[in-house]
Amino acid sequence: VTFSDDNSRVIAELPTGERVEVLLYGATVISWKDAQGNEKLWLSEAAKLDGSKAVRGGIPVVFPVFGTAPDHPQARDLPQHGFARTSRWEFLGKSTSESMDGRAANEATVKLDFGLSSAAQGLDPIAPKHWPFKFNLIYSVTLSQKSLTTSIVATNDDSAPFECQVLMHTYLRVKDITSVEVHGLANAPYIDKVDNLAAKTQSDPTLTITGETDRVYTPQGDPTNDPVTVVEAGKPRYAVARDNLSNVVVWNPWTDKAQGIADFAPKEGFRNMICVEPGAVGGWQSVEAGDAFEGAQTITLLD
Ligand code: TA6
Repeated sequence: VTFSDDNSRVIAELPTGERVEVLLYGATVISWKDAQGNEKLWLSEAAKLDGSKAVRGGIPVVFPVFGTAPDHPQARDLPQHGFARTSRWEFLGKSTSESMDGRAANEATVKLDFGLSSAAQGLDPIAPKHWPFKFNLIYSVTLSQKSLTTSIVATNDDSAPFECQVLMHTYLRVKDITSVEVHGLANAPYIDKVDNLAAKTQSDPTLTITGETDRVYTPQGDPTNDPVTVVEAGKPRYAVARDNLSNVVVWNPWTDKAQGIADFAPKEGFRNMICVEPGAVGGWQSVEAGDAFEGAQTITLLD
C-alpha cells in the first residue's frame, strides 16, 4: 500500500498486479485495474480530484441521502447525494490476507479502511449545519484478483435515532453502451426517474440502454446469489452482488444529459459507462442510538 506524493490518495496493489486507487476526498475509488492493467471504472476526464467537488466517476459514496429529500425532516436541507462524497476521510489502515487454504500463495486480498465521523476534521461543513447528528462511518475497500468489495458501516453515536440512505454510485466502464445488456432485473419493480417517477415493472429479463436511463430497482432475486450482471456483446463482464442493500440504481445520462453535466467529459463518454449503484434508497433506514447500518457490494470480473 502506498500514498500519493500529495497524500491525497491511497494505492494498493496485489502481487499479481491488480490495483486500486482511492482518493481520500469522498473515500472515492477512482481507479480499479486488473492484472493486465485494464481499467474497470469510468472516470470523467474533467473529474475534479482536488476536493473542490464530488468526483464524476469511480465509486462516489452516497450518504446520508440519495438524490435530494425536500420532504424529509432530517435530510431536507442536504445537497444531492449528501456529504460523504464531499468530505475528506481518514485512512485507518490496511490488512492483507494471504490465502492459506492451499491455493496459490499469491491469491491475496488487500483491505483498505477509511473513516469519517461527525467530529472529523475533514467533514463537509454542510453536515453539522444540515444534518446535526453524531455518527461514525467506516468504509472498506477490498481488492482481490477477480473482485472489488466496498462496504460501509454507519454507526449512530447520538442519543436519538436518525434516518439515512446509503448508496455506492459505481461508474462501470464498458466498451460500447449500445452492446450492453443488464441481467438479473427480471420482474423487478422500479421507479422511472425519466418518466415522472412512475412505478413500473421490468417485464423484459434484459435491460438495454437506448437513451437516458435513471431507474431505482428493487431486484426480486437473492442479492448475493442472483447478482445483477452486465453483459457486453454477449460476454458477461461484471456481476454486482449486494449485502443488505435492497436497491440497484441503473443510470446512463445519454447525449443531452452528458452535454449538460459540466464535469462529464468527453461528452461521448456516456458510451463507455453504465452506473450500477447498489443502495438502500427505496425508503429510509432508521438507526437507533448506538446501532449501525451495514451494507456492501461485491463487483466480480467475469471476463
Ligand atoms: O444515480 C443516478 C442519479 O441520481 C441521477 O439522477 C444523476 O443525478 C446522477 O445520480 C448524478 O448525480 P450527481 O449529483 O453526481 O451529478
